[in-house]
Amino acid sequence: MLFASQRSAERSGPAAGVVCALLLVLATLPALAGINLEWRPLTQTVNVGEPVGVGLFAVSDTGQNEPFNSAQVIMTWENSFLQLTGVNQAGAVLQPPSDSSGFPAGDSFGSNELNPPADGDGIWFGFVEVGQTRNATPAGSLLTTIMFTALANTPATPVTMLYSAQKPGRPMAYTKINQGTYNVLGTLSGPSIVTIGELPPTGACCLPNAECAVLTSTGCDAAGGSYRGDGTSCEPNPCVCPGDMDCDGLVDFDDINLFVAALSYPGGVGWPFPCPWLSGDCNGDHDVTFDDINAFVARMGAYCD
Ligand SMILES: [Ca+2]
Ligand SMILES: [Ca+2]
Ligand SMILES: [Ca+2]
Repeated sequence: MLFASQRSAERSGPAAGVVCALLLVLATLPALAGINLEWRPLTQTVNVGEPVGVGLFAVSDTGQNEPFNSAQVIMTWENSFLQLTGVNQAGAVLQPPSDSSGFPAGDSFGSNELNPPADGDGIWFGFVEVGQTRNATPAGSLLTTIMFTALANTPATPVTMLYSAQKPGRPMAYTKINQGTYNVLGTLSGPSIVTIGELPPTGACCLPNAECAVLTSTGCDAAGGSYRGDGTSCEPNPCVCPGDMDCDGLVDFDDINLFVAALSYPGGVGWPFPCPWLSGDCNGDHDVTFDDINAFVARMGAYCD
């Protein structure tokens, strides 16, 4: 992480006096401040591969609506667990195209190396239409929903807001929410922790009617099916030997009468024979119809394992 926290800069930097002065200025801000920034995740637990939405809220701490016209928020996340994919403005007070919300690349702080940034730190910018304001309500107004994709299993991974951060050779960046020309930022909520669970493995499940479904092993058992193993596929259908209507492993003349009979049981309803009706599906369309006749003839002499 290239960000240096403001506190470490205060201790070590040659410009400590300047930073202290900045800190004093910042320390006076909560007195003027009216708006806190807060993470509120949409869901706390997701599975690998699923989207993660973390709402960024502006919350008035004065008991009344507080207008603002722009905001910028420095954030960090663990990019081995979460991949930032962008923002979602659904339900937010910032509404494009008149308002903007996002991670424009090439910012002067050197934070957004890409849009969206991929390295685990970035700065979000929100701008209200020129000349307009939006309100932060005491209950909280949604500025944006930061969207990630969950990459790997972990009991907890934080998404964090920082008051300030600095990249080497770049100006210090600050998290702000502006009322006119004043930064009225109050507090930042702590990290929003997201738990990422592992999706259970799935595989081909042969259901009692010889249909194939991709299910978990547990789901297959519950459906009365036979599980073919993790990662196995239903294409082609592993649950039947196409054309082998008597399930003896060979497609031959003995199967012809049963195949012809199968054409008279649409959907397999009422099929009276022990070998699955779907065995007549020789063209792989999950149905047994006249369309299978040519493919059935072509299967004559075929063996199945
Ligand atoms: Ca970055
Ligand atoms: Ca046969
Ligand atoms: Ca068919």
